[in-house]
Amino acid sequence: MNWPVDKKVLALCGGVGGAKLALGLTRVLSPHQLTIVVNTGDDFEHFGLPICPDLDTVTYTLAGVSNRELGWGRENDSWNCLDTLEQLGAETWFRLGDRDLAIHLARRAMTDGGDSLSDATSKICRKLGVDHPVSPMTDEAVRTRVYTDTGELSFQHYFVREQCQPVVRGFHFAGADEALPAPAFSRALEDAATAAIIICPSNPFVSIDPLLALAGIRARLKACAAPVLAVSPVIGISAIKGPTTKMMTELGMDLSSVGVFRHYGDLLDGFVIDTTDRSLVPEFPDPGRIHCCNTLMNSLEERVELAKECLNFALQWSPPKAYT
Ligand code: FO1
Repeated sequence: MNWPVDKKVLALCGGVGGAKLALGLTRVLSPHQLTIVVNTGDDFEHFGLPICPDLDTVTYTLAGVSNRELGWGRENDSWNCLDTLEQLGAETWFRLGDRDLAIHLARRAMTDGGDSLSDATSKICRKLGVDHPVSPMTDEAVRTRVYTDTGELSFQHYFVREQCQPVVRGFHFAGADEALPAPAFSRALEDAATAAIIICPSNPFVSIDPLLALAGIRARLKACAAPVLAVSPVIGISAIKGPTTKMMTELGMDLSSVGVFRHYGDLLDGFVIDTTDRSLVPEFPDPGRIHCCNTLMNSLEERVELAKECLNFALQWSPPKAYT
């Protein structure tokens, strides 16, 4: 495939799944052609440090230093600080590796020095050798709050400290309706050269919805001439991996790829599902918007192939945009 040299792509992503496709896109597009905008709803302050899990997962993945076993943090990290915190009786439910800790300390120093989260993220990416622009969804504090049967929790308290045990009743993305999109996000939305907007295969309810909840973002995505395509994070009836399945079931979410498509509503001009789900195509509200290909990304080659499939899908797409 040859993506037009003067055309650009905006990728929206959360953690692990999104980061895999973002990596594939960086192998096909130049830094000038791709902007990666990342969820910050999972962020929180811990020991006075700004923890940004999805930003760091994307940054580490693009830098080639991510911990693939854990799905978060850095590879080959050590845990001396955490072990000492344990000895001192401090909180250790959120496992911070020594190298990972450095990124939180550096980010704290940068933001204390007046840098925005966008500035700090750009500096960290540059230092880790990541050339493609990675941006938070906003430079303001937007926090996913989880309403549970035992009360309201921050996302990390629910997801890590309580290990997703409480029953989820709902989410709230605190601050989203006042927060402005980060500068790079806004620029990509306004850029006439943007020819594809790709929602990467992250958890739509927890990792993508905070992004879409930012003031005016859904309307601006629909107003873009570029098609908005999403890759389903669900293959077959096997729902979104890991503990989030329980969360979604408690919310009565339909965990099939059809359910994900319906969740995005009228935002999507196209939807990419796995070939094993081809039999589901007639069940979609608009089968013409569905593209089937391999969406499993177990290798770098498969990440690159899925990126090419999405870009070709965008090139072949023609108006009109999804109806409101
Ligand atoms: N997830 C866990 O389940 N346990 C942890 O101890 C943990 C530590 C951690 C440290 C840094 C970081 O960036 C992420 C970390 N995560 C941990 C993952 C994090 O909770 C999730 O990546 C997202 O918030 C959900 O996508």
